[in-house]
Amino acid sequence: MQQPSTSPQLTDSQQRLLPARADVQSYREHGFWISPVIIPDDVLDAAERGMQRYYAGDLDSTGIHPAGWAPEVGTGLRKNDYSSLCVDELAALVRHPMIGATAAALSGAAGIRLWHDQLLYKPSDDGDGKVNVGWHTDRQYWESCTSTEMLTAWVAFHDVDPEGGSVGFLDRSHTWDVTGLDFFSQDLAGLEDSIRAQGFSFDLRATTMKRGQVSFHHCRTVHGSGANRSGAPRRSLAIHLQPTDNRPLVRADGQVDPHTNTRLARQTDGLPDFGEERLFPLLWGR
Ligand SMILES: O=C(O)CCC(=O)C(=O)O
Repeated sequence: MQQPSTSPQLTDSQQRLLPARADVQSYREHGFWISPVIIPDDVLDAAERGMQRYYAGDLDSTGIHPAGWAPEVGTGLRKNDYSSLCVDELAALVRHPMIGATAAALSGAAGIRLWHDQLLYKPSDDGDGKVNVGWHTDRQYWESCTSTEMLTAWVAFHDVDPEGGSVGFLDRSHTWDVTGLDFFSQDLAGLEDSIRAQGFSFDLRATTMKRGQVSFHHCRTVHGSGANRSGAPRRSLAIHLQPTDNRPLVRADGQVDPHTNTRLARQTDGLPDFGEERLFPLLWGR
């Protein structure tokens, strides 16, 4: 079962792992930040088991149904949203206090709620492709939100590097107004050409992380990933996060841009409630 909403305290040793002032400045300048090891092995071991339970259909009943990849889709990247609302071990990873506390420190938010998660399984390249994540920003999919400080914590369940298809970030791209990007595009080179043609530099910052390190990126930062040639599947959870002051953005036509969250959320005064605890648990602060 889901745990109740809490705002847990950090231990002294966890406090020391929070981003320092220079780290926050670096995040603001570059659009991403890589943490030290903040997630313990036992939480990641459990997440591995949770991932297997998820694919086996062994779900904890929270009333939320799995969305995304299914076996009939075939090989290639598996992306499943809301997995942490279906499997307790994945919920425990999302609720690890260092995720919310670090996100609050980087974004300057008084509190952090889950927006949604994506369970990501990238098979080692078997030659049939469809494992790339095209260059994109998360914000382009979150036009329903008022907050400009949403961010993502990306957690691999093991060591990861560019050979293993790790996420790469385009330096300082969170300040750009770039168009034509697409998560699902397999044509990384074509998107790169398009980014350059729009007058932006393509300064790729590849990532290498030890198990337990987490990358945090701003919602406007352009990111993506290529093939996994490590010989083992890349297994990870992207945890998309919203500051607690995020609200539905009502367009000039009176509508809120469609997103699965706007459909799933309880409606309050005719608008989706992004503070609904069942879907958007409080992970840190107020
Ligand atoms: O897993 C990847 O390669 C990309 C994930 C992603 O798009 C994200 O974390 O926002």
